[in-house]
Amino acid sequence: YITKENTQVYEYLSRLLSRLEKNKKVGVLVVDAIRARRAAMVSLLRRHNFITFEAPDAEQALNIMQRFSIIKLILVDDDGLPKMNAIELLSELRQNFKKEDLAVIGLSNSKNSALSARYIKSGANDYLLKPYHHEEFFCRIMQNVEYMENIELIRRAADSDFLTGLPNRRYFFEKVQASQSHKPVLQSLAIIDVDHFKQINDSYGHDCGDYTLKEIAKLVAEHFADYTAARFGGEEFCVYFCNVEAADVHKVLEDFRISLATQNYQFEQHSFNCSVSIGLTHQTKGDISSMIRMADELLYKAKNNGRNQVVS
Ligand code: GH3
Ligand code: MG
Ligand code: MG
Ligand code: MG
Repeated sequence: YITKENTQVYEYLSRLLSRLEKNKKVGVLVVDAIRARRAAMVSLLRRHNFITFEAPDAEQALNIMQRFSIIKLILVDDDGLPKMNAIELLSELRQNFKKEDLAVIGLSNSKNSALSARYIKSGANDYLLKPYHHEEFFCRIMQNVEYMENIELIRRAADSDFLTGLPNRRYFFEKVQASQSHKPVLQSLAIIDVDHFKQINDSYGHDCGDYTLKEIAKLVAEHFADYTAARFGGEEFCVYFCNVEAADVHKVLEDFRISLATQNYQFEQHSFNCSVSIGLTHQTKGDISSMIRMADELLYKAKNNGRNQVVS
């Protein structure tokens, strides 16, 4: 139980858990009114290296879910749950967590045969009949964890660019539109285009062009980690800044432009330099397509002014 007096413990725990989460550890929350039944499930889960959490009622379960993002699976036994029952807990959970981000498995028994179907209809991913065999307990859990991992793989593939690993144009539009739904006061959009990129392909070959794009993508990821950046297509990248002072946006882009231009690129026996031109627009309202149009016009000016510069 976390109280105000031990927030330091909580902060330590949060750091530890986020490290475990990055290492693909999965947290499982066991919701059951009976302590001995919770202990039985927890011991099975620990045997398979899950990080376990326990709640004796729905209210505490919801509380724990707000705090620990490492939890990807909930096991809930409706039998004896005080105040809020498992079905009510499920509908509460589903307001914040989708089936593909949080699997819920309801425990039921043959005395209440309608419960299994009600679990599923109310948004559970699966159910488990008691008494369960240890093997089945584990299989059900693994199947649901694998289902979520597969969705995550598909999501990542759909959102990223195959060559560079950066977010792709589709993801970029989604992200910007999501930011815009919060009515930002200031938005900036930059289009970054590699200068004379065709010459790199023509002089050193297409593989060298690909290598250069990957190197540039690394710089994009590094410099714009706090913003929304993507490979827009071909040798173009774009960055969206939401509620960032224009002067700060300029600085971030200038730093990027300079570090890219001063880097030396080596591919096989070739050694060369590279630069980018950037069109940057600041807008208070403006939808995404009008921002892109504007940034594109400014990019055109940057090219005509001699390249390797930011024009806003
Ligand atoms: P500018 O300074 O005016 O932008 O000149 P540029 O040569 O960069 O412009 P242009 O649009 O003529 O050329 C872009 C080139 O980028 C053409 C295309 O073959 C190349 N390109 C686009 N996508 C890829 C890719 O994934 N890999 C490689 N190697 N080349 C690519
Ligand atoms: Mg181009
Ligand atoms: Mg061009
Ligand atoms: Mg170009």
